[in-house]
Amino acid sequence: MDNFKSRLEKIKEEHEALITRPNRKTGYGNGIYERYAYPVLTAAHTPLEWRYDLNPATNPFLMERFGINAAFNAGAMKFNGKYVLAVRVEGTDRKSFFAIAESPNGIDNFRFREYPVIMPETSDPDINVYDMRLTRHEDGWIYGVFCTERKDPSAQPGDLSSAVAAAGIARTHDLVAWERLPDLVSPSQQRNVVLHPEFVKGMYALYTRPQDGFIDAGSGGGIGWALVKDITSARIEPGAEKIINFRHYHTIKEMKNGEGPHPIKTPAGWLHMAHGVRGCAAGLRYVLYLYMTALDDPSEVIAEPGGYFMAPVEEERIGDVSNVLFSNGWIPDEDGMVYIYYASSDTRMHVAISSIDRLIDYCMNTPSDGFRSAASVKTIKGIIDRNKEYLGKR
Ligand code: M1P
Repeated sequence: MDNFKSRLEKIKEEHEALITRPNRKTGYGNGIYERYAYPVLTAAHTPLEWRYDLNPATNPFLMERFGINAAFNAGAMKFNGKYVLAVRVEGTDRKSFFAIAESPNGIDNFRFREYPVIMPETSDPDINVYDMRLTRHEDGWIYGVFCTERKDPSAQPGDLSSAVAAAGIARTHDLVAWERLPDLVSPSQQRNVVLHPEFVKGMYALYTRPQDGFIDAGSGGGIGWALVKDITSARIEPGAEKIINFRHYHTIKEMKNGEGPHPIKTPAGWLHMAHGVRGCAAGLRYVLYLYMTALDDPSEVIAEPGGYFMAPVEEERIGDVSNVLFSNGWIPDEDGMVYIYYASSDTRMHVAISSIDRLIDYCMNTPSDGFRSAASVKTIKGIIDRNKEYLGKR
């Protein structure tokens, strides 16, 4: 009993110290953004009350009764003055669910709410839900669009892996009570579906990611775009989806890509963050990239810097699914700062900060991908030549 009490005290102290640990910027950055030293959320940040039975009579060894494996891929928004993340929490049983965590400053002190999100199911229950994008839409609702995964009904006997991915849609006013709407009906499987915050031509606009199978984007050429009349019975008719951001041979998004959070409206256009995937000997490598689209037509790309914006470094490289950065949440603040929430290796959440001005500059002035080694050398030579007068060599 004494052991129970003293260990519980220690566990509580350790947990509180982790949650309240002040975060700090690392290094001087690359001018585009600054990373922070510590993850903002990990499995260990989840409340002790979720994991432990705190009754010494029924849990004399003070064991975890429900294990949490990871906290990652969070949607984000500012809500009631707080920086709020809708986190993908994954149990040791591999099932993900959503939970809201909030912070007063966006960089540390993220604390989970008392209960995970109680997400209603449709008549066809989800087996797994993940990667929620939050959109405060001009219709007055806050939407959560996420991936819902179910076993493939046409899988051969003995095939216990084949699955079908679709976009689940729910809405709320308070991030507590959620109304589940029917899943998006689409000609193909879908993941990484994101709701644009404004009506376009009087309709709801979706960024999509058509894919041939559960994993393989295949003939789905990249990030798609589709307009939907009624979000309460969202349907994309065959042929009604167009690709707006294409995959390309020998680039960071050769194999797959997917929209991140919904784009941010800026004076220069809509600012988008996405992930790009390529294959290598170590498996798939997921990095983040930015692009911009026209203010009057969010489906028309007007700028796309070459290469990645962020890629995994140091601890970020390793986790349950190593070599992955993934982001489905960022928060543009009133003062022009942008809080970029990203997950590393399907394990933990981080923050980096930048500003609208810097991200626009990055998009507009970073050379685009030249698609050939010689084009890269030509670009670097141009930079060196123009730098000469500033290095006193002319
Ligand atoms: O494991 C990396 C990511 O893989 C999927 O993303 P995509 O559909 O673009 O391949 C998702 O399962 C995502 O959650 C995960 O982080």
